[in-house]
Amino acid sequence: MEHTYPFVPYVQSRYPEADMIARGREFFESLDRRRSVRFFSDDPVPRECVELAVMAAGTAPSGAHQQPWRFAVIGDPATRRRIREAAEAEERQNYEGGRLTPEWREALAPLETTSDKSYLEVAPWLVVCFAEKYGVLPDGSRRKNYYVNESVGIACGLFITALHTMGLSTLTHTPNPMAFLSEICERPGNERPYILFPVGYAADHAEVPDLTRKPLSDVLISVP
Ligand code: IYR
Repeated sequence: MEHTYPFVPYVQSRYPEADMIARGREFFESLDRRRSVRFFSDDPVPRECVELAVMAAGTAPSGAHQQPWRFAVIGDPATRRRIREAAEAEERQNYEGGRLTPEWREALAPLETTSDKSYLEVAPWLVVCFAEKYGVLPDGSRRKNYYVNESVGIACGLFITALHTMGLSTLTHTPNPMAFLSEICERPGNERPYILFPVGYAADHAEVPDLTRKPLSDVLISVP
């Protein structure tokens, strides 16, 4: 049989049990310190850190290995301002214009979020993840992509994890509707804005709600 890819041996690291558990615990404890941040420092962050996080994201599994993600990286202050202004215009309609349902407002109230999105201008980098709804072949025809949401969601999770590992903060911002991001980033119609990430150091004065996470007993189901 003809192979598209050669099949090569795969050797996964294997650790003694105690080490496995120690490694898992350490990784969990690090991730458990991650918080979504809305207050950023304007201190510069090397572009290489953003590139490494995008490379980490790109290791995600994807449907039929189609890798249906694109990450637009924006450092230019004028473009960040445009994005802030456009995001706030949408968010004002959400918060002040009644576009959020009362039920949604109630769910959000504990987080005390508002239409002020100044972090979009303060954080030194904005990264917009786009999901490729379908591929476009060189002759212009469409190629179906599979499991786009699952694939891009996993990639974004790895992106967030990589940033946290480097001591950087982010926030999964979805200033719904996000069509303005396609326009500003000049992305084609087969790419849908998925998540807007401000990336930077947390501000010295950053505060986060003192949330708790669901205990394992609420999350893990032991199937007999
Ligand atoms: N996109 C809005 C509203 C918002 C919605 C959810 I769900 C959140 O968890 C947080 C905010 C905003 O960014 O303010």
